[in-house]
Amino acid sequence: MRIGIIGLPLSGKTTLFEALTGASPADHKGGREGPDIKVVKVMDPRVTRLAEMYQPKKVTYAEMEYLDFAGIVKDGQQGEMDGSFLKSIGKIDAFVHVVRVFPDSVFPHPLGKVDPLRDMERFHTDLILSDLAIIEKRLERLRKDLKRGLPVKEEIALLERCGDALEGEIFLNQVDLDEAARQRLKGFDFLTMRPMIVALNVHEDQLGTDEMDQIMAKMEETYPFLKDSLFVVAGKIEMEIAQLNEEDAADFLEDLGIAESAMNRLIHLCYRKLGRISFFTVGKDEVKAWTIPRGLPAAKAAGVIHSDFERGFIKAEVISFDDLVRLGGIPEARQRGLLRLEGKDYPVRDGDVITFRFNV
Ligand SMILES: Nc1nc2c(ncn2[C@@H]2O[C@H](COP(=O)(O)OP(=O)(O)OP(=O)(O)O)[C@@H](O)[C@H]2O)c(=O)[nH]1
Ligand SMILES: [Mg+2]
Repeated sequence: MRIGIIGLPLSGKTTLFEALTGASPADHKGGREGPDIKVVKVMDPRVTRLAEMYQPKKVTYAEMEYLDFAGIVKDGQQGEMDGSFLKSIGKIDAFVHVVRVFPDSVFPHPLGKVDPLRDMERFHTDLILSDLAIIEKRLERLRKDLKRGLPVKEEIALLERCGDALEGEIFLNQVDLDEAARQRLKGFDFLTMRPMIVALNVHEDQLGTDEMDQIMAKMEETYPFLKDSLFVVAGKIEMEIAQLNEEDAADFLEDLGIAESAMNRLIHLCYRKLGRISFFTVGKDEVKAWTIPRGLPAAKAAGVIHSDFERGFIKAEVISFDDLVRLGGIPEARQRGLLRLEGKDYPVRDGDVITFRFNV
């Protein structure tokens, strides 16, 4: 998964990037000359357990790729999107929008007072305006085509509908669209079409305070569609913790009353929000985690490994991770009748360990 970290200047994007990736400031440019990119392993304990069982030559965890962008400045105006930004975000699966909640006298907020709701609104307006500009440009073109008798009526209607939604401050990912419309809109790469996670970047002293409760309540009231996407994070201290070894990090987090690191929490949130799951392949050569959309049919999941697997798909031999660990191996599972044979339409479940049988 590729996750783009965006937001107003000095909201703590680079700090969060460091918290999420363990990158230290010396490793990167802070997003100044194009986005900084770092790939991190998804340290799924199930993969570690399977590796213990199989002692393979190679262990491959899933990966998350994070991109840290600079706060965007255009025409002296802070926080606006521009063309180069749009180009560089081409293939991003989701945004993490960092909103500043922490006070800081050394680096004052570029808009003066710290006001997360104002920042949210401002940023959303930027996203909406960027999408509207694309729509208007395209509509201009299409209306000319219409005059020349080209069959563009449907696209015009669709784009006008999208434009109306945006004018009403509704994100395109909230508009009820059928599959055909979705496909048609894909090429435009609209910003408000992508999944968005909002990271409320706080000082650790703000965690669990009435102030935070109020901010959260207000956010949920104003942006009901972001209810499952709010992520409270003490960016700076998590960045420091991400530099520690595992044991010290765990102690530190416990002292702060933080149950799990931002690194792990965000991974879980991204999987959930984007509807992704993991299945595993095991063997003496390699134990590997694969990330797929929830409910993907077995033949398509096979295709993620290799197109031959999909083309020549015969069946999938499936066992859940829990059963495999309990029984100690696939032959044991087969003996006990717990190795399931599934056909091409079987919706793969999170934690399935799969051996594909195929013939090409
Ligand atoms: N107290 C506190 N300070 C923070 C936190 N996050 C970031 N800062 C500070 O805020 C300043 C800006 O942080 P950055 O992470 O560089 O912000 P940015 O959004 O990447 O900034 P630009 O790339 O310039 O847009 C730095 O001095 C950070 O140390 C936080 O959670 N708490
Ligand atoms: Mg930065």
